[in-house]
Amino acid sequence: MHFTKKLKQILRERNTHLCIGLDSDIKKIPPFFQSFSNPVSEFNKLIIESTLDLVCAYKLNIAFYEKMGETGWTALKESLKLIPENVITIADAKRGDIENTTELYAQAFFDELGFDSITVQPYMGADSVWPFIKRKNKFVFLLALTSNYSAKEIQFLKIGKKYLYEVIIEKALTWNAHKIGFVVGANHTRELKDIASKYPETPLLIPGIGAQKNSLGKTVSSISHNLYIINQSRSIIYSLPKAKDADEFTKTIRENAINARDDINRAAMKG
Ligand code: OMP
Repeated sequence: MHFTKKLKQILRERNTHLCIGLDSDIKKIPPFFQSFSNPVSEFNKLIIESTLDLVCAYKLNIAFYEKMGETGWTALKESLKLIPENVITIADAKRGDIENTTELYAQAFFDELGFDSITVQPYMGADSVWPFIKRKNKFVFLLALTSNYSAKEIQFLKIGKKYLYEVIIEKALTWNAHKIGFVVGANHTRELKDIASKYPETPLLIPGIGAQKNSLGKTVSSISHNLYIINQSRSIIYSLPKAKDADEFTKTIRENAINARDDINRAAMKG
């Protein structure tokens, strides 16, 4: 199924825009996981199993797995196996290289691991993105406006009358408007409003809610369409760092995910 169709379907069926970010750091997970042969894999398993009906997507930030070498790669594969076909998976890998090399990234994240989508840096232009978007049913979230404090150094540079991020969005949509969406940080509400109203059919991935403390109300009320995914990582997955056992852990994670989902929906209702 085409990515956007799949996104629309899960948003409609589940009424949730919540994406849980599995930024799973072995140093931050509750100590009881350390008795498992692959603690991060078990940590992700309990999170996925206790939140599966509450989310539209899971985003796995590849840095957290790469740094663990083989164990990390195994955790990544085992976690993905637990996520059913109708739920969106995002490889937060922020890749992009010459076409020949990007092809190998596409093989790794799409053909080998089976992710639905990937975050990509736009700097190298069309051919650096092409191997990702030429694959059937796969999708790219291109970094447009990021949530980090240095983002404005580059993304708000002026090119004629436009900002660089605007030029990137316009250009990328000429590469393939059906297979490219954008990452826009929750701190950029004015720009989010503009992007959402100009491109109502373009999915948005929005990080920056929760641990980065941006306003959920302002974020959601600036989006005039329904095609958005709100990521929350640390605020959910580390909500009980001293959990004693699996029961205590999963109960809190689930409660937090329910609250996060409902908060988004309440904010959307208020408009
Ligand atoms: P929390 O701040 O813990 O919710 O995590 C945010 C997640 O979103 C991390 O995986 C970041 O790498 C990612 N992210 C941003 O925080 N800001 C951005 O502008 C872009 C991303 C991203 O591409 O997902």
